[in-house]
Amino acid sequence: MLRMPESPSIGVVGATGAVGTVTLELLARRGFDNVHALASARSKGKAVEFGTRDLVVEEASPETLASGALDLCFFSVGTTTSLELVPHAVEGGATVIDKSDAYRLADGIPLVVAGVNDAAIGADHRIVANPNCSAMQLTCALRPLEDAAGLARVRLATYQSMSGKGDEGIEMLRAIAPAEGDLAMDWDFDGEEFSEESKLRAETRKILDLPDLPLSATCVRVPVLVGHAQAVWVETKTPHSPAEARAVLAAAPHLELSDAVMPGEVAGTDTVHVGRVRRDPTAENGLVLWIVNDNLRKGAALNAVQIAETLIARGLSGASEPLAPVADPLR
Ligand code: 2RA
Repeated sequence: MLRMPESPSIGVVGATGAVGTVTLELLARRGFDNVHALASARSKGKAVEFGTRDLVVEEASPETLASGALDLCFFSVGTTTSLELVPHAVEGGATVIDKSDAYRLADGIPLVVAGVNDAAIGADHRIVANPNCSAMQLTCALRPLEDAAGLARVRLATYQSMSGKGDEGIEMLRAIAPAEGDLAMDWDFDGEEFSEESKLRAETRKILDLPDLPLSATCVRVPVLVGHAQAVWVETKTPHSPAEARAVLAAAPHLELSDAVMPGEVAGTDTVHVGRVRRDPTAENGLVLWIVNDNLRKGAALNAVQIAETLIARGLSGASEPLAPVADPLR
């Protein structure tokens, strides 16, 4: 096993995108210094902000990534690009934290929400997958409820901001007049569910290590720039009052109890906000929650940085053997 240096050389691939920009901002603010901005050939030579200085964007070519210059590498790019480039970074000796869905459900690759299942990261893991933003905020709230009373069933409706679609979504929203905004379901459709809905179920099950958890979601895109909201109906295995739920939620990592918070109020904050905790009168042991989170922070960049901090604190930099590329990752 390689040791992770205390001041690792860090690559941010996708540095010019919405999540990459926030990753750079968080790394600078948390005192990381040895950071390289990487992106496609199109962005090579551009300047990106890094604290009080600029970084010049380098091309994220297979050669650069495999050169051995990086200890830790954040990937915030599409699935196809991650599948192509992540193995090169691993070959070069980096431990990768990948935001795409390329590796999330692959066997042997931990899917980690910091504060929820950090223990899933093992000494030999060279890739750690960063979950879907919706699964991230949901599992932050479900973990303490599962621990306290057991989860019998979860149903939810999501209200997901345009920045969840990346730069494309941000540009689309900025191009329309407020009165033209509409709801959308803009994910791949399999004839029954949208991909976001099935991902939410599969990723939540993996993160919580509850492979049979009944979970049904309806996901909706809303004309909001940043911040995903969720209305969640939870049934617990044993009785759990709203007051008891509030107490365990208030004590959970990265969670904050705050009533009726809207996405505009949480944009730019680091915690997952849970409010409107109340009894569901239609179900035995039923609770209703309202969960809101900045999808670019704890829903993406911040969680990746928290995973990196765990790796650094544990001195982990993966195994000495290079990882074989994942041939057929589950999505
Ligand atoms: C979305 N969770 O909002 C997805 C991807 N970030 O579309």
